[in-house]
Amino acid sequence: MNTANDNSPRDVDVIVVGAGFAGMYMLHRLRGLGLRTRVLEAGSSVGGTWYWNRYPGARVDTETMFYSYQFSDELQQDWDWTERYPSQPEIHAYARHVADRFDLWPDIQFDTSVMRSLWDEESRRWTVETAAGEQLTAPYCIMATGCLSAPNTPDFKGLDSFDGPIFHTAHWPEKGVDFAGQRVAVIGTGSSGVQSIPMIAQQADQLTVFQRTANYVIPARNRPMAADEVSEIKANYPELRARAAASFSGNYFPGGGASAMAVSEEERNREYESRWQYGGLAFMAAYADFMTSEAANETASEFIRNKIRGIVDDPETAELLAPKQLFMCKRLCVGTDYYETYNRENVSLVDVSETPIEEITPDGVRVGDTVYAADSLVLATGFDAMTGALKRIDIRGVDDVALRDLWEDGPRAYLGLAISKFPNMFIITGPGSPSVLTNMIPSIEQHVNWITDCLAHMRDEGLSRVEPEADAQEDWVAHVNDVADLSMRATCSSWYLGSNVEGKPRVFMPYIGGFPTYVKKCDAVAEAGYTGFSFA
Ligand code: NA7
Repeated sequence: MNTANDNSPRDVDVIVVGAGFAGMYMLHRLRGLGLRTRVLEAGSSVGGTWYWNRYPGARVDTETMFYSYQFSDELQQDWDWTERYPSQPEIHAYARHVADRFDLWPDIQFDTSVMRSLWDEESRRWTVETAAGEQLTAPYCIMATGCLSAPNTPDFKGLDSFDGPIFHTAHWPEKGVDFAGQRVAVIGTGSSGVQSIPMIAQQADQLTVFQRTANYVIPARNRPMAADEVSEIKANYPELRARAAASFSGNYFPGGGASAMAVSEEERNREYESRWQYGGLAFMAAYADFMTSEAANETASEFIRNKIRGIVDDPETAELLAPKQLFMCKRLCVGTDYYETYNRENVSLVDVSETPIEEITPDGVRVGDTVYAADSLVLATGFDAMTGALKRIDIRGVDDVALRDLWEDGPRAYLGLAISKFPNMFIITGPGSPSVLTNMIPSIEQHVNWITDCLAHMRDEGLSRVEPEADAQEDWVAHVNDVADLSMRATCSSWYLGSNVEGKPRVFMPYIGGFPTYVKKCDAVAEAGYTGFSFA
């Protein structure tokens, strides 16, 4: 029962942490079960990732007719996306529209950071404490905290001494930033750097980019959606969504071949060229053996390197921009005029792969003996991915065990959905689920649907406590690791492995067995009465 006094714990049926696309849909489904739910959100609006990542050029890099909710046909029929890859403001407008349409606002508490979440075995309740000292309790706690939501700020020596403003792409000022007339330094060339660099270059007087690892960047080929294309997709949504769900990454890509090595060089290059022209992440689906055959991988890598050499005028810069690591080992980037931007006179590239950034000085960035002068500093340095948001909250389960301690050597979760010793807690798209290797919104929906069914099962059976069995969890974690070992994806440094964050254990975190296999496993677990979970 809710108490009237704001200082005392407020009791609800479910606390959801996060009002991004996961938290919003979770709230909607919990309402459907008749459960009183409170969603706690650190930001001032809905959207999660799409609320915070407001940097210039921020846009989705998955075709958005498919990077969108499908749980409501009315919603997907009514909403009109204007571009193939809409910008952050449009995606945020979509999130707000969903909150309006399903009347989500009253149950979401904004500007509320969760600091602690503590399980009490006797009352079988979670107590969640916010930064403002407010306490809420509920039998269930669902972490919808996102995979890429805890910004990573490297511990650069002298960072605090910088005289000008410092911006992180994942925490961009709401009112925007005007770089006109400035010397700007951007550190980082992952997706956020790739999208923001061309935009900042158009504004700034001088832009210096610090690159530790060159990435493969496929042109987005963004364009307005044509009316007939939209109606064609809308008319066939169920079939197209089903086709996406049946694909390895849950994405709607044109079909590809089994092996790059099974075809002639000529045919292969024709395929690569057509996907380069088509644009975006579909390049990954050209052949199925990029992550199992080095020879296959090299053909795609060299095709893209040659494209870079063809676009970038200065051969030295082109070689620095040409990636050395395996194609697709790090998250593939999608950009607009990314390589072309290095032909501008006001843009220069500094390679920090061998000589790292030594320090940030009051007036710039020092690499070796050179200080590169800057008036503003942009950190496009990514996230403490997949575990960061959860470990930043002090989550304590049975016998006061801390999640941070339990995950010291890497995350352990059953199906990436729940954690042994943390009863009645679920995580949406947690480590050990396909999550970031798939189209995120369908993956979110699959998890939310599964959790809703599990809660309905408990209600129907009169159960009040659920926890994964330790053995089932260990078996799943071992399987996740075994499958990762079969792929070359786990062989190079990337945020999938935690290698972008100093001191983070090197464990391949997402499940790489494919979306359909994973969904089948989750369904089988549920159908067999939730094998691997114990109930009371
Ligand atoms: P990413 O992809 O993790 O990119 C971060 C970039 O910052 C990357 O180029 C890093 O180089 C670089 N970085 C990180 N720390 C340092 C230090 N200490 N010195 C120099 N450079 C550094 O994050 P994004 O925000 O771009 O994208 C995240 C995801 O969002 C993306 O994959 C999409 O799924 C959407 P590194 O590669 O580690 O050598």
